Amino acid sequence: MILVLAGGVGGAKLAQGLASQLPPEELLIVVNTGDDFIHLGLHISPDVDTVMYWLAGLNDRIRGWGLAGETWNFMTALGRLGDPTWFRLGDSDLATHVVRTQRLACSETLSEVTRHLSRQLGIAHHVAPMSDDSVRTIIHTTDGTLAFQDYFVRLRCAPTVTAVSFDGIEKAAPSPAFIAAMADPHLRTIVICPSNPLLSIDPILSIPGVLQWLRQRRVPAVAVSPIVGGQAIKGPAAKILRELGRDVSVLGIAEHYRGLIDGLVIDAIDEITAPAIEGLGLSVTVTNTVMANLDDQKALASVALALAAQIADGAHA
Ligand code: FO1
Repeated sequence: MILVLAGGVGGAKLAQGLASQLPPEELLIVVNTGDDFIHLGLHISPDVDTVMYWLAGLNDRIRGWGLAGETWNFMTALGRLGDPTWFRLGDSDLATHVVRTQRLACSETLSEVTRHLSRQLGIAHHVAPMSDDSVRTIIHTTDGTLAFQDYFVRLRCAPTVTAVSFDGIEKAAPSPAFIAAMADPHLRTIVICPSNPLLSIDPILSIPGVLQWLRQRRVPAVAVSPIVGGQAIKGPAAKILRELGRDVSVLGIAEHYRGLIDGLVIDAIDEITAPAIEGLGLSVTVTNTVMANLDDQKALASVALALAAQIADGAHA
């Protein structure tokens, strides 16, 4: 049993790579829901949908989010009515949000709805939200406090970030599948995807009990660095880390996850930093971490699993 912690596009790509090599009963993908929000009366779960669409092979590879071959008639009509169009909901994507919103209104949990949507999309593997409780990522900036999608999409990550917080986190419980995985005696490995550590992974780690469990775990945990050559592969991770005074490097990522992981996969371009990361007590694998196609995704998944297996072997030796 492999537990994967994932955010948006980086998480979806590695999750798809892992899913292509592991049988459904051996993989649980727990996804960030701090980006969720209610928009136009609909419950949008962007990271859950991104992971589902990639696993279903329905994703738009260029945008990263949303469905391939999407049309935008709803957006055009919405604009004509004078309603806000800064957050783009494609015509086909809209169906996902309508079904989710309807089912939540009928008292289904987000886990149940995600399971239903996954099955309908033909996904064999288990995708679960990090929590069924409402957690909302809040971005504190020099321009004021912003809801996540306001900062991320409407303002295109332009404001300078001073802090990130997660509204509702103190009262949030891990989702039932997440709780079961943490207690599963067959749990073999934890993989942290190359998702934004501050915006996508930290919300998952901040759910009460999760950090403590990770610190006390008896199985290897490995992460794949989302920072390559001092830059984020996608999104504002590098910008935010810099604004918060953090080290924008693979060493900075190693320090961020210190005590929570045993190994880090870094890109060949960062090879020179490997000894410094090992100096923090972590095992390191150097490889190509930029996932341009499914072959890259599968290869990176294999490398992450091999690093975890190597750490487990070392622990037993
Ligand atoms: N990201 C954008 O940059 N612009 C959008 O208009 C947008 C719409 C959107 C609709 C549905 C959905 O599931 C995701 C969407 N995203 C959009 C991505 C979203 O903002 C994600 O939270 C981020 O990609 C962070 O993971």
